[in-house]
Amino acid sequence: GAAGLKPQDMIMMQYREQGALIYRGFDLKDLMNQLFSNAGDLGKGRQMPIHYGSKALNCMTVSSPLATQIPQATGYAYGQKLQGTDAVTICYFGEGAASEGDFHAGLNMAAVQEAPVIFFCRNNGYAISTPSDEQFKGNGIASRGVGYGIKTIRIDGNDILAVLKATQIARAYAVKENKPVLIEAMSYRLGAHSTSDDPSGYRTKEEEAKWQSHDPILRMKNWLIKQNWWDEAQETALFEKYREDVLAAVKVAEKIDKPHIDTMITDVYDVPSAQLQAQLDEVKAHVNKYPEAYPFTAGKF
Ligand SMILES: Cc1ncc(C[n+]2csc(CCOP(=O)(O)OP(=O)(O)O)c2C)c(N)n1
Repeated sequence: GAAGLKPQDMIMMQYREQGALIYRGFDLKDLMNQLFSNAGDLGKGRQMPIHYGSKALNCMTVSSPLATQIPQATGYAYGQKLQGTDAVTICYFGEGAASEGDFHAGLNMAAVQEAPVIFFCRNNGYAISTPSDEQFKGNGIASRGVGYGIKTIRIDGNDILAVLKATQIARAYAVKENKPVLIEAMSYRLGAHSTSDDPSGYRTKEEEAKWQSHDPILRMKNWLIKQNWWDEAQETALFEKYREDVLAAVKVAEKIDKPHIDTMITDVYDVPSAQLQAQLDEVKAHVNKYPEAYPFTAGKF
């Protein structure tokens, strides 16, 4: 989807948008620094892993509470419209997040205020262990867009070229008409929700196998091979290169120091309050008293 946008467009992510980030220029080093919460992390180690963000790349930092980015995207896009810039906001979210009240508030506000925002729902069938048929009884998420008076399109989210085309068309419409668009991309979450999730508790191997053949990356690979633009040997070599790049980036990032302890209280107030300063002093005294319990911090301030 990000390939259908322009660099000045704001990207508001849920947490499955690494592809969009990397497309914008967020590299392996940036990703690893965030995952290791080290001094190179743009978020200064204050966020949970995978909560990436980059001001320079117009990618708003991921927020844990589901769907908060939806009304924020409406507001951001409304601001873009007022400024008269050639820019839109894209807002990614899952069908599970669409059960939050924020979804309804955000879409209605965008329709009424005519904000140039692309709501990109990636309907992958599950919200952790909850299948979408236990989440809603209506016709997916697309029918809700129609209900709010928003131009809506449902696409095969596992067809990479369809995703690109739909996003390009949505962007052109949002810019020209200054109105929102809803894209519902139908897909399936092939992997576990997270490393702490075990899908065998709520779905069958047969169901997973059925969707495996619709894997969008596999489909793209097959299509490229059919065009004679790619072959299995290149695929294997590229995959191996990516694997090595990732492992090398892990080795670098894990050795970088954690952010300095003083940065814990900066960036909220112009000058940290006396109360925050007192708390920081207390934490430092505690770390000094039990250095073995704080191997990343003790002796570093
Ligand atoms: C307000 C809120 N409720 C619950 C959670 C816990 N939670 C994190 S991810 C998730 C599932 C979201 O599913 P979906 O939006 O479909 O996205 P997917 O993970 O499938 O991409 C839940 C329930 C949360 N982060 N925030």
